Amino acid sequence: MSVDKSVRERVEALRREIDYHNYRYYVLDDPQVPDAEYDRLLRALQDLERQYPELITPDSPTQRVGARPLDSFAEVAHRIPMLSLDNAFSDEELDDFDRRVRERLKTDASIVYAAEPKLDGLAISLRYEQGRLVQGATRGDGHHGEDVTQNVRTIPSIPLRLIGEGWPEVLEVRGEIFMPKKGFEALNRRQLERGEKPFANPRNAAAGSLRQLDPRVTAERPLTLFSYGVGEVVGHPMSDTHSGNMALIREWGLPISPELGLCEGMPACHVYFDRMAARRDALDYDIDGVVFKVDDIGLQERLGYVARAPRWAIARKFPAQEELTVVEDVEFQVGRTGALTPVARLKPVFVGGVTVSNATLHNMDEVEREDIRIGDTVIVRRAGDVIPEVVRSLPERRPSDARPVILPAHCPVCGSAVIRPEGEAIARCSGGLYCPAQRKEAIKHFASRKAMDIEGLGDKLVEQLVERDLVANPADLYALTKEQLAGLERMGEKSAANLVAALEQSKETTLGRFLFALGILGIGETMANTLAQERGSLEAIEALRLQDLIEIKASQARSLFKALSEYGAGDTPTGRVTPPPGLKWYHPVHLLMLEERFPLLRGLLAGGPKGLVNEPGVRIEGVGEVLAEKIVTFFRQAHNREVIDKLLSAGVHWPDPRPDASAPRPLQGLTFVLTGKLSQARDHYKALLLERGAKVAGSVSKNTDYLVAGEAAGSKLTKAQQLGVKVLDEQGLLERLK
Ligand code: D41
Repeated sequence: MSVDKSVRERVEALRREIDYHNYRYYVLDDPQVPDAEYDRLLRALQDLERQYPELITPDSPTQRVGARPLDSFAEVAHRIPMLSLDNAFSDEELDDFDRRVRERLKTDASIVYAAEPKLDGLAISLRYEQGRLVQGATRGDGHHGEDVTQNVRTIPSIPLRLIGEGWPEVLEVRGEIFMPKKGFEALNRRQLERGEKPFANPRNAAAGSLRQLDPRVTAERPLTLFSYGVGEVVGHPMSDTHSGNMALIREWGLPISPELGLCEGMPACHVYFDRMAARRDALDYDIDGVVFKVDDIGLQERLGYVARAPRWAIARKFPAQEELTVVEDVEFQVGRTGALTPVARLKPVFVGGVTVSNATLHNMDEVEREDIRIGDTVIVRRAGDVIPEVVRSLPERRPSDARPVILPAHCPVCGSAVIRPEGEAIARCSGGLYCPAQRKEAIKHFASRKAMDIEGLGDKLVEQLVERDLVANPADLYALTKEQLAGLERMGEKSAANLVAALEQSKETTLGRFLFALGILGIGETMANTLAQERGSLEAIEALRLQDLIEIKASQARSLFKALSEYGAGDTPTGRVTPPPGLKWYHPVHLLMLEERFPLLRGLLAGGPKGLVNEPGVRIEGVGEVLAEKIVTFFRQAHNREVIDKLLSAGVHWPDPRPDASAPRPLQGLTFVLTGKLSQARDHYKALLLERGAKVAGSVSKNTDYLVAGEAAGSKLTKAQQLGVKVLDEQGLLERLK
């Protein structure tokens, strides 16, 4: 019983087409058809295969997850050993490598090296016979690995059949299997949702995923491959260069690193390495260095091998980003908002290129979740220029006298009570500006560049001023005299005079800066400017009430009224509107607002549901319940008003931020977003746009009118293109500013 020839042909044509689209997508990174079309083809093939099961072949694109779970992996002997790589940890060691290469080759000429990032994944061997994937094996010890064929077949970027022509009868491709950072994050989110333990890093996640006995599990993991070399080749000559081999492999349908490049001589290698180090964080996969390989295969053969590594290749490693060390103690630091951050005092360790002796533990939730104790051996991580952090502890190395980390009941700086609302990760000192730590941070913030911009008032100086009780709040800064300042450490007459002048100069400011400088929790630079623009004066902002900022709609009012009237049936004066049980969905700030308007429950109930509805007074975009409460509460507190009054008496002033009605506002009503590198600071353009009546937002949405994209614009540009937002370059922006 044979299937009609036309059906056979149709099945084969569909498979070829699907394989080709995979190649466009995974290898060329240039898909030719939308996902929907690809899915349609795959479904058409599945339908035919269901109708004619005898046509199913193991290399059909529908057969990636076919096999049943294994009991264990079989051993695979590598016919050609999978070598390891020597490392160079400095520029000098890389130069030494090149010198050895040229000495062996007896040449003074520069060597051409193929360079590519060193992926932090797992080495794999993929064996193709007659163009069909027949085996996938881990590197193991280089001579013997594990047969993970079932699992590599599920990785979408690994072709089950080679495409194109001219491939050898036997082709063993070697490469690195890895998990992109985005996929890793999504996987960990899924793990947490399912109540399973998240993976420590993408490498562990990739290793764990590849070593699954059930290929259906591997199939769900976002693994991918870059090929980096060839092993056994039978029946067809390859190129005489490594880069040529990589080009062939790519034509046959296997992905290679898009970063692969050629560097002639050491200076070019150093440039490549530095460039890659700078781009490291921007790549969507973890790399731990750059691999350099002599490109000429003839030279490779003359150089040969030592022990288990080729003499013609080297991995120039980045400084390690993770190291092991011991937590000697945990202390708590108090920030501007009183937040207590647990900080681990570590046995000093060299990581990410510097010696680290302190690392953040973020917050108590993190400490508890990771069960980190004093005395534990922990992994510290320092990536790029971010603050070093403790990633996790190694409980198996925990000494018997390890002590748990305990949140202090009192602020270690001022002794005020520490408050950690139930269910919250962050504990705070309740001392406010009474707490010297909060005072210092508040004053540093006040003086900072985007706030009052007091030049010369650095962190160290603020600390001295607070410690010597010369300054208790920002307003005290303006009472400082040259004589007082000159008496401080590292302050001469000259710098004291300069600072007094800078303080004087800072008094001329803008309302937006002033509001930002006050350090109201949740009011960033953008919100401060919005408030200034929308309200126009400090008085108008101080006068804001909760009901001006928060809207209660008629539908909400009805259900709120119903709940309150059932709850408050006794009609007794409550003095407070307390939330009835079952009103959890209602934001507590709404109740605060009602309490303000109706001190007695009776009054509230007398008004009926209509009485609860409040007109949207001066609603400000971006001010939700939480922020509204913070703004209103801030200005209601006597000590804050006192500081503001003192600042104003000291002469702090600003022009009316409301645009002069007569000034032209040609960009009124338009919203801009700025991204990428422009020839001037983004703040410069922002000011020009605001002056002309435009709004400047931080992220692209459907409300954005223009995205101004400078050099190296990233995700915002992609988003704008997706949403069809108009994109301007710097020139286009300048034209619109004219
Ligand atoms: O990206 C990598 N991790 C990588 C590993 C790479 N780009 N190239 C490599 N080249 C080799 C030789 C030169 C031996 C063919 C390697 C590795 N080896 C390797 N990976 C694990 C052990 C050795």
